Amino acid sequence: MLGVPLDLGQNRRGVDMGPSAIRYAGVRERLEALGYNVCDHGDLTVPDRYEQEPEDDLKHLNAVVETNRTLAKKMEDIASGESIPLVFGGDHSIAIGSLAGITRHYQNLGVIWYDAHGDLNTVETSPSGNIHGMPLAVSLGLGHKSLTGIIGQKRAIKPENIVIIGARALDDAEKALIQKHNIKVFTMHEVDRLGMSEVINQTITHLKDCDGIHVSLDLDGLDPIDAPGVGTPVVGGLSYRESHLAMEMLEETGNITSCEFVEVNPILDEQNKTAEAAVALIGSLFGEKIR
Ligand code: HAR
Ligand code: MN
Ligand code: MN
Repeated sequence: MLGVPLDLGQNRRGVDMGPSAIRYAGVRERLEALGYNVCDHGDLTVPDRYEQEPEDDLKHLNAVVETNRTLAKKMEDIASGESIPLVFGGDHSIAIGSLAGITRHYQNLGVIWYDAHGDLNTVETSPSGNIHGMPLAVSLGLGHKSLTGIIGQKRAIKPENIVIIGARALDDAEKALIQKHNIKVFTMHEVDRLGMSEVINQTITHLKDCDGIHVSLDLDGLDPIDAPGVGTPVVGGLSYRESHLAMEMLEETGNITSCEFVEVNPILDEQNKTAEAAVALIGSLFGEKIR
């Protein structure tokens, strides 16, 4: 386990407390009860918001780059062993560093992007300048040089090795990029038509040639009813039940090699419901069964 309490990839305070909230919700005990030997690497030290100079196009670029470079190195070390790296965010910009590090061990890593958003913006297309809306584009080698430079090669992920699940807030430029690169996306429309069971079956088939699969789960992929503590909630999302089924089916494949749970903001969530949902989903992704 590794926490990355970065909140500089977006504007709202509180997502820096995501790792504590997830730990507080009992993630370690949950994994130990499943028989795992848990190693907690603690939290990365991240630059403080109050020490940042305001920047124009890309908010807090230098601090986000610095954190992700450190994270990439750390992930490269953690992923080299027999362990399954489990990262807690922090905002979704941390996927840049985690994927940069993990892919140093894989030729053909697959990524399941569980999210209301595509996170496929670049500095030219971003409506907000928030880097948490860009990590998937960066992983494809698209975007500001300081960000793509973290990867250390042309790109971390091939477009055919990406599956997005739960999308319902895509910007026009993201839609164009999805079309251009023929990226597999199960929007809420497809989830409703097919059912989550079929969505995951098709996801597994789509990623069958991958030598590892990383699950990048943004809690705003879930409906705000089940996960209210996120900075950019979008109505009409994936349910707690659908998400459990997804995690259980992915676990059954035995092919998940790393994962991250991001955008948990306990400040926006009186009961810590979102972190508890994250921990319950982590339980399922690591093999917890109802019976
Ligand atoms: N697409 C918008 C942008 O780029 C909103 C991104 C929203 N944030 C996330 N990412 N939580 O999944 O600014
Ligand atoms: Mn996201
Ligand atoms: Mn999102």
